[in-house]
Amino acid sequence: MVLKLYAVSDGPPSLSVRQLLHQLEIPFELINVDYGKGEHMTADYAKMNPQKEIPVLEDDGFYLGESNAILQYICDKYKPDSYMYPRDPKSRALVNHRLCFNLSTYYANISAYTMAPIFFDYERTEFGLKKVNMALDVFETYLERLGTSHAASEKLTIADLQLFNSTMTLEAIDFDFRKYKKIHTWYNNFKQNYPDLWKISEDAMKEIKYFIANPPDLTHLNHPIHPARQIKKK
Ligand SMILES: N[C@@H](CCC(=O)N[C@@H](CS)C(=O)NCC(=O)O)C(=O)O
Repeated sequence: MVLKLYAVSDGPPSLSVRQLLHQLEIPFELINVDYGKGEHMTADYAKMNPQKEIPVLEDDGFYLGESNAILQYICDKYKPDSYMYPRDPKSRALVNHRLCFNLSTYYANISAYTMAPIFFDYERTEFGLKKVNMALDVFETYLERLGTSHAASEKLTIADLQLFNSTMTLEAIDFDFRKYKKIHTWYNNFKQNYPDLWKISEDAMKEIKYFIANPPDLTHLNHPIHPARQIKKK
């Protein structure tokens, strides 16, 4: 049975999984989950992923959430010798480290500043900005110390995908990160060297920009965590 990916069109973790499947030329069925309609908040969706988060991978009745786990599983099961997820323990540890860093710090700090205020009633604060700069500073240091062209090796790995899509949300809000020279170079090289992958992110970035210009009213979701921003109808 062909792999099924439940993904949201502008969500960084979903984009990374789509990019991996594309890069490894693994056939899959893309099932669009409409965040604005709350399609991920239903009881049926919770059967696939009790966290009610997107993406989810379905592999012949096996359901997996958490994009890092999905990326690792796809490589391990379908392309075990791929450069995208090296097997040598130290090389793999660096990839795993960057994935953990993205999940715990880089994407966490950046998305709270970039994405959350686009969709919900959050302000961009000085404290939030500090956390973004802290994340950028650490990633800059990792790139500098390792000295490789990519985030965890000289080749593209699954870590680049996640870190790239987090960084893309900074570009979406026109956040100037040029002073982080290594990140800036790595980000632009990714665009140039992997135009197919960039196209996937770029389409998402255009959607995010659309929502910046046309803030959505998500009050109907009754989101259990995020405060809705009510848009006055003209
Ligand atoms: N740690 C998860 C995070 C996924 C995530 O945050 N997805 C967002 C969409 S981009 C989501 O589904 N959020 C649920 C919500 O806001 O209700 C992963 O990496 O897969």
